[in-house]
Amino acid sequence: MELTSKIYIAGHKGLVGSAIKRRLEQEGYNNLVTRTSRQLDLRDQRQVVRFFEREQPEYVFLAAAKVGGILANSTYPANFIYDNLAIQTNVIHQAYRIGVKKLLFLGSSCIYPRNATQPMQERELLSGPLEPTNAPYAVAKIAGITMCQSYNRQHGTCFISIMPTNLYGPSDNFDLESSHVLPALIRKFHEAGLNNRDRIEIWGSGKPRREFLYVDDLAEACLFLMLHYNDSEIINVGTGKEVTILELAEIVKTVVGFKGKIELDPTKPDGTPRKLLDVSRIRALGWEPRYDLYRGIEHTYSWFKKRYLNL
Ligand code: GFB
Repeated sequence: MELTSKIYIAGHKGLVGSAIKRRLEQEGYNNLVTRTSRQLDLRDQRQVVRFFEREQPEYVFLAAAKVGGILANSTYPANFIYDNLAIQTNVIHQAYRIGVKKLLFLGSSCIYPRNATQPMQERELLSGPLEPTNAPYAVAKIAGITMCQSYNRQHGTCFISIMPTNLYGPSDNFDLESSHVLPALIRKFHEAGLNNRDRIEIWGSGKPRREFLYVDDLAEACLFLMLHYNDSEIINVGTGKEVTILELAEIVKTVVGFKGKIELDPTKPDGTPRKLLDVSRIRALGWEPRYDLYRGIEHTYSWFKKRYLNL
């Protein structure tokens, strides 16, 4: 991929796509193509056909997706499976049709079975039943992986699939109903402080363990893999470290400076008990993350105060 190559970032307004765009711009890539979802509805096959025929991108980062936290996934399972299947089917197929040189598809760590051996190696894919709270999303992502592998096999394309762990950072969704846990906690602690509240509630038992990767680290990994990885085999991207949700809440509390108590709301679901990626393969290729959790949360909290609250 040259600095002048025509690169389409699908989903450039989202958490992942915006970080990939920042990273490519920093590195001097100067021929980026983007469209907002208003300009181009990736679920609409005809619009996607026209867009690819007109723009003829050489490289594609497929970061457009319907994403959300545990509650959004369980409340809108039809949206999660339909939107993701439609978006990725259209983009992957048109990328093949116009002869895109390489495409990077973003999966998720929730493609692995609920009771997968931890840390989860890439070979755990399809080795057991999925976590029910996000199975429709996971099934769509697994279909995307299988599509990339099938097109590589039948058509000789170079479509790679990477599996990031739970992500966070600037441009995340901070809506309390639909967001993931980390942005939700930042917002809850911040607002509790403003309103002089002496406690906040977190969902579930506080015991599930999660791994969190700062999105700028993911963007760096995406560029690294786009340049150096050509295998059909999926590859994990994470930190290899996990915390309990309660430990996470304590860190966010410290960063935000909240002085009150943390309470649990056991009526809300826990989801999968553990979701830690085995990151030996990407490490062996020479990539590792730069941000530790505390620093990543500090950066995200300052973005939230500067940008999100002024939107
Ligand atoms: O981040 P999260 O929504 O999704 O929740 P998953 C992680 C854990 O944090 C769950 C708890 O055990 C939640 O019960 N939690 C505590 C909270 N307080 C809160 C809160 O205020 N908001 C939220 N959202 N959670 C998602 C999948 O699973 O992971 C997606 O649903 C996606 O498909 C994503 O793959 C990476 O980690 O459980």
